[in-house]
Amino acid sequence: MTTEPDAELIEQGRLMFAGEWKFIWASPSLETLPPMAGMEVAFAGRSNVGKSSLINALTGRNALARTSHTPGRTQELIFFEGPNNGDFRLVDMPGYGYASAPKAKIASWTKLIYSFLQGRATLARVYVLIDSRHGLKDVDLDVLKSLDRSAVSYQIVLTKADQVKKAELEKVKEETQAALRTHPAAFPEILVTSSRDGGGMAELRAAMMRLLNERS
Ligand SMILES: Nc1nc2c(ncn2[C@@H]2O[C@H](COP(=O)(O)OP(=O)(O)O)[C@@H](O)[C@H]2O)c(=O)[nH]1
Ligand SMILES: [Mg+2]
Repeated sequence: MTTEPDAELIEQGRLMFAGEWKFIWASPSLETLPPMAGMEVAFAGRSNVGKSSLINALTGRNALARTSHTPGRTQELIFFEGPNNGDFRLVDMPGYGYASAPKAKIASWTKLIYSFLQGRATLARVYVLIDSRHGLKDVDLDVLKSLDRSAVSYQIVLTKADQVKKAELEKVKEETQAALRTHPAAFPEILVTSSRDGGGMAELRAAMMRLLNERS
C-alpha cells in the first residue's frame, strides 16, 4: 500500500479545492436529503473532533462549515458542493458520542446516520475522524462496527495533530492501525491531519481525487 500520493493527484486536489465551494443543503432527516448526484464523501466523528474545521481547511474557507465550541450543535447532514457542476460534494455529518445528549437524541442520530450510509449510492467514502489526543473510543469502535456492516468504504483520519508531540502521534497512529486489523472494511491507511497548520490536507485532497478518478 503506497502512502505517498503522486504529484498529479496532489495537483488535481489543489485545483479542485482552490475552486469555489458552496453550501447547498442541510438535512435534519432522511426525507429531506438532496437528490443523489456526483460523488459524495462524508466526514463523521465525535462532536468536537474537528469535522467542520477540516472541511474549512480543505476548502481554504474560514467559515464554510460552521465550527462550534458547543459539542453536538450540528444535528443535520450538511452538504457542500465543489466546482464543476457539482461533480463532487462533501458532507458534514452530525457528531456522535457527546455525553450530555439525551438518549432519544442519540437514537435519532443513529437512525439518520445509518440509513444515510446504507442508502446512498453516491457516497464514495466516509472519513471517520479521530482526535489525535484521544485515539479510538468505545463509541468510535461501535461506529466502525456499523460501518463494517453497512458496506460503505471508510478510512480513519486523525485530527488535531498539532496538539500532540511527534512520539505521541506515532503511538496513537500505531494503536489505531492495530485496532483496524479487526475491521477489514476499513481502508488500511490512516491519514494524519491538522486543520490548524494544514498538515495532511494535500494528502487528503489527493486521496479524494483518487476516488473521483476511479468513479469517472
Ligand atoms: N488545535 C487544533 N484545534 C482544532 C483543529 N480542528 C478543530 N479544532 C478545534 O476543535 C474544536 C471543534 O472543532 P469543530 O470543527 O467545530 O468540530 P466538529 O464538532 O467535529 O465539527 C474547535 O474549537 C476547533 O477550533 C486542529 O486541527 N487543531
Ligand atoms: Mg461541526
